[in-house]
Amino acid sequence: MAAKHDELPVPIFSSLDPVYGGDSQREEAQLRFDKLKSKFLQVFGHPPDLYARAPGRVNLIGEHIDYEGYSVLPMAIRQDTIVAIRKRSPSEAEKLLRIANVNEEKYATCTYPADPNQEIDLKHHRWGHYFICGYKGYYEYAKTKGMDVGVPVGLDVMIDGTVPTGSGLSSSAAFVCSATIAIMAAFGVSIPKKEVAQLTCDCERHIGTQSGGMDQAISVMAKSGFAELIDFNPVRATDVHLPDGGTFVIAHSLAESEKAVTAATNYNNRVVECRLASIILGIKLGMKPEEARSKVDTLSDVEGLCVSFAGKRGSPDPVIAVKEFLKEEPYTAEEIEKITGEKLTTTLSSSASSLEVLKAAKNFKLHQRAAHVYSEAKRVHTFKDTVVANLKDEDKLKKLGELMNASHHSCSVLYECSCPELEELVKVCRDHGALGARLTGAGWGGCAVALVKEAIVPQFILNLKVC
Ligand code: NG1
Ligand code: MG
Repeated sequence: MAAKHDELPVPIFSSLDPVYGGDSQREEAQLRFDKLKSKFLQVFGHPPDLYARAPGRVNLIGEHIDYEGYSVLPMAIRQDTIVAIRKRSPSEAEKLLRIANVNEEKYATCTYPADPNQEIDLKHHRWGHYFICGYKGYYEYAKTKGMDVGVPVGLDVMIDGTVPTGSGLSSSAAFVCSATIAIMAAFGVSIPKKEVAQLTCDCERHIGTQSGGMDQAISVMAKSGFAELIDFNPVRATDVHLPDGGTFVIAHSLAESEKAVTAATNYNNRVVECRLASIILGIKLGMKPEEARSKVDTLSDVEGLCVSFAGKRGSPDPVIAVKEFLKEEPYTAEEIEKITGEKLTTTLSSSASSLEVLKAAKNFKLHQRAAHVYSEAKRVHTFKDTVVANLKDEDKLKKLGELMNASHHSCSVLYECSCPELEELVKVCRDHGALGARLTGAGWGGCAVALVKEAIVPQFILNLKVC
């Protein structure tokens, strides 16, 4: 029996043939590779040993729920990161990781020691930190597998990325995944895609965001021509063939979202709010406070409790549990501590970035955040069911558009991860005929994705440009 797609090793290449299969983008890609190779030669005095590539992604639906354990539905985009790498010989005295970029004006060369145990300096954010995430990740993986990694050696690295940064299209995961794959290949190691997806998800957290695994999973496991339903614990990808006649158009709001810098008030803040909401729900659904504090991490952990609790009273629907057990007014830290029976600084003490969140937060909107997560998780499944339903493609597209609109509303009103520029862009998309439009990625800036009937796409794009 043939191995399943996500159990195959990640392909490594020494020319671009397997990557861009003879279409119109080939010439552009050839120029890009030529430039990357000659820059590498110019900076390091040798050609690279090999290249690795990983794409960015657009998330079609399922926002801010991956870290709560719920499935999401993204697809890869053409914009990507290519890493050219050369392993230096172990006999060389200078053991450095030298990370250069073809766009040297924007990204000055970063140098780090060839030390797998180095800590990433989060107080001073540098673009090269993302490479170090992959570097540390590779060694952490090797350790868990008991692999013999030998003495650390220097690496020469040149990066060429085309995913716009801070755009919600996951330039960070494209960078971390291509870096990790390049490092593995340089060290002669081959790991199945599923494991690369898991290891890159874990190692990107070294950058300080408590991210879920969507971006790395789709970057590593995407398949041309399909969106993927990504499930977690364990990570898994299922092909989703989208209905004919519709096109997803991605447009940038031009507000940049610097997630690694704003984590304490934006991204990590929401992760912490979800954790606190799940602990309280756990307690209200019958767990002892100390049990809930130690065992409950995510909202998906307590969904099972709603089901077993339903026998005694109430409904198994977690959205109903939120309505019944979490008040709409924001909670103060003291109110939460009264329910959980412990100082928040103790409950969250295992994570330095969660403690940063506590310092920055005035109050916690637990009802709204949990209501978003549970309802968004349901929309992902309705989206997937609609795709395979016995309906005309036109009717499917209409329904998918409605789900995207509902998702955006929830992100904007309940999760509060939109911004004025995105609100305007989403409205403009709908006003110009999109069947649905929503922010994509973490939000607080970046891109919107609109579902548009194929026939009107050129006019739709023209209209967006003049607005
Ligand atoms: P972007 O938009 O790439 O910053 C982030 C997280 C995802 C997911 C989405 C929101 C990272 C690497 N990615 O993506 O895991 O939670 O936000 O759905 O932090
Ligand atoms: Mg990112």
